[in-house]
Formats: sequence, structure tokens, C-alpha cells
Amino acid sequence: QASPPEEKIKTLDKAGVLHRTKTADKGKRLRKKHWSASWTVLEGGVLTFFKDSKTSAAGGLRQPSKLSTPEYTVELKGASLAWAPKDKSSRKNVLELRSRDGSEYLIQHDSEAIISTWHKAIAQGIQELSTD
Ligand code: I3P
Repeated sequence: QASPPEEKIKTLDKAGVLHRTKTADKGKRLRKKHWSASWTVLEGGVLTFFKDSKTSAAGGLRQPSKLSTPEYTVELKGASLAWAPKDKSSRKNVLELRSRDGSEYLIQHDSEAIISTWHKAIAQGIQELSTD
């Protein structure tokens, strides 16, 4: 079956459980952080956070539409990613993702190795989309 053009974007597709919290919504800073563990899928230039960490991994990478409703989807086109400054969180290994529309998310995992693979994959997704 032929893929639509947007699915031909070369990304490092990835899925796993991360801690995340949304810190701004379309430019408006949110007052409280609510960290939660979330099943997270990176595919086709979109990062999707599901509502909880229990969504089955089965098919999660190939057929995200068949999973439970996403809580947040972040288009990587025009987004930026950086290690969060220390004043943003007391946690270790925290990434800050800003979407083009001004929403912000903190993404965290206790394992430096795991968060580093997400850092690489998301950064590469952002970079590939910026050269379109
Ligand atoms: C917040 C909660 C967050 C913490 C935040 C606290 O308290 O403990 O986990 O962020 O720190 O204010 P509450 O549950 O009462 O809202 P981090 O875990 O990222 O440090 P902050 O005030 O320094 O943002």
C-alpha cells in the first residue's frame, strides 16, 4: 500500500514510556506541573503522548491510530528541543520541547541512556522537517 508523502519523512521512529508534563499551552504558561508516566510514540514527524503508560506496545509504533486517544500530539516541524535548565525542574535528565505554536513540554526519564536516545530521535526529526 502506498504511503502518503508525509509518511515518507525519514524519522527515527521510537516508542516507550516517558515522564512528561505540559508547561505552556499556545504561549500561555501553565501554573502547575502535573508529571505523569506516558506511553510516547515518535512517528512521521509527530510526537504523541498517550494518557497513561499502560497502552499496549503491541502495534504502537506502526498503528498509533488504533491506540487509545492521544492526550497531546506535538508536530515536530518548527519545534525546538533543548536540555531543560535546572530551574525548570528538580528532576534529572529533563528535555524541554517547544512546539511552533508555543506549547511547551518537559520530558524526563531517570535513565540518561534512554533520554539520550529520545533526544537524538526528536532532534533528528526536527532537523529533517526543517529542511523541507
Ligand atoms: C510540584 C510538583 C512537581 C515539581 C514542582 C512542584 O508540586 O512537586 O513535581 O516539579 O516544582 O511545585 P505540586 O505537586 O504541589 O504542584 P519537578 O518535579 O519538575 O521539580 P516547581 O515548583 O519547582 O516547578
